Amino acid sequence: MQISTEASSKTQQAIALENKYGAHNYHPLPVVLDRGKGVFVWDVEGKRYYDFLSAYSAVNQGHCHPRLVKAMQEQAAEITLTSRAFYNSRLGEYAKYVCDTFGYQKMLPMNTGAEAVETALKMARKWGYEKKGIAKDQAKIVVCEGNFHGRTISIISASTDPDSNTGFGPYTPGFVTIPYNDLPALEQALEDPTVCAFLVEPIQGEAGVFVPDEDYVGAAIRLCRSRNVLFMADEVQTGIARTGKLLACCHSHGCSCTSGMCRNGEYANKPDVVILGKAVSGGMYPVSMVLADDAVMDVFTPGSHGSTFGGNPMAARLAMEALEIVREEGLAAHAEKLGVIFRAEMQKLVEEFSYVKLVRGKGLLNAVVIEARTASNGDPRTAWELCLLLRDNGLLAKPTHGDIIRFAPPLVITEEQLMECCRVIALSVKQFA
Ligand code: IF1
Repeated sequence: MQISTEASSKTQQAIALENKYGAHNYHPLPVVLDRGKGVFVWDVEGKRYYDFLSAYSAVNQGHCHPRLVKAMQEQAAEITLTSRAFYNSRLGEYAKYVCDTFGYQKMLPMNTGAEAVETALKMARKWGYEKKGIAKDQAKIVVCEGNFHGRTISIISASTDPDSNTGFGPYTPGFVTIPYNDLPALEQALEDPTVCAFLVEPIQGEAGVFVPDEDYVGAAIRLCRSRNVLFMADEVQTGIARTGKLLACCHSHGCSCTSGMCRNGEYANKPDVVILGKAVSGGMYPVSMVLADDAVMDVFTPGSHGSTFGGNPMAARLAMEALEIVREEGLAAHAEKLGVIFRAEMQKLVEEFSYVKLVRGKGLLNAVVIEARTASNGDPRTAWELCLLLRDNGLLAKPTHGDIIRFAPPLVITEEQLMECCRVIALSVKQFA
């Protein structure tokens, strides 16, 4: 009893400090994390949880992977930051590694996902003017309803989510919005010759894990190609084995990258531009990038774009190690296999409980939709309350849009652990009645 009082005051204190001195731009689940290892995290009271958020899919390799801890420690003692005013001994090797891995001629290193998306937007516009011949300042970029690409002014200008963009105008012009998973709408939007690019998530994450029709990505790539429009895949959340392939776009052309080597580059219908972030570094450090072939990437000339930290030796060292882990541990194939098992287990809950509406997803990026309602005693019953129950039962997940819970464990989770987690979810769903 005494231990729990003392411990809970630790929790309260940490929460109170964040609340008082930190901006209120998040509404975290009340749990204070202190330590992580593989699929587990521990709170300040020593309680252990399965992590089913994986820092929004950034720790696909598991928390504090020993190889990444070692690489980080070693590199920290050598050199961490040079800026791009000079060459560094890690970036070239890293750039070659990612180009070989994903099948592109060039990469441009940045730090966060939003920065990489911004990079792609700038690249697409410049390509539109210099290579496609669009008149000055007329370039348009087509985006989808329900998209999530980050938090900068330009990116939220392309968002249809009022939570993301309300109060932040004036917005950046030059975006055209069409429904997701709608090829006729895309075809129509591409009739405008001032369109330079189509930016899309191969699976919409923030929107609640919306998996488009099987032929959507492939057909959209072919449509874009036929109209001389760049197809830009935002794989910040879906990339790096999360959905059962190294890239989610690989599902559209049967790439064999479940076996560890991505052959995306060999396919005629690969995306023109791929944007990666999050798990590129296994959660050690913000590392993002844009991949494209020379004809597109060449629009960047010295002085036209950059970042103090982008391409730093620490990032390069970590990202290479993190991507090697994904390959050597076969995480893509593993995510594919475990995803099928997870959805089958969740489907049982859909059949048993009327308030569990559906499960959807690919690989280990999945969502369960809950019917929000009021309990017989008048208490609210939303995805938030279910997440509190899950927390109490030792599993952390985060609700979105009131009625959706995303389940995205680190890809290193074993089948046995996953089955234990399915039992925890089933128990919590029962208690939720
Ligand atoms: C937040 C979700 C995940 C992304 C895609 C770019 C970025 C993201 C497809 C920007 C970021 C995050 C950010 C996080 C919530 C979140 C998220 F809930 F929105 F869907 F991952 F689950 N493209 N996604 O999903 O990357 O600049 O953050 O590095 O709190 O904003 P970033």
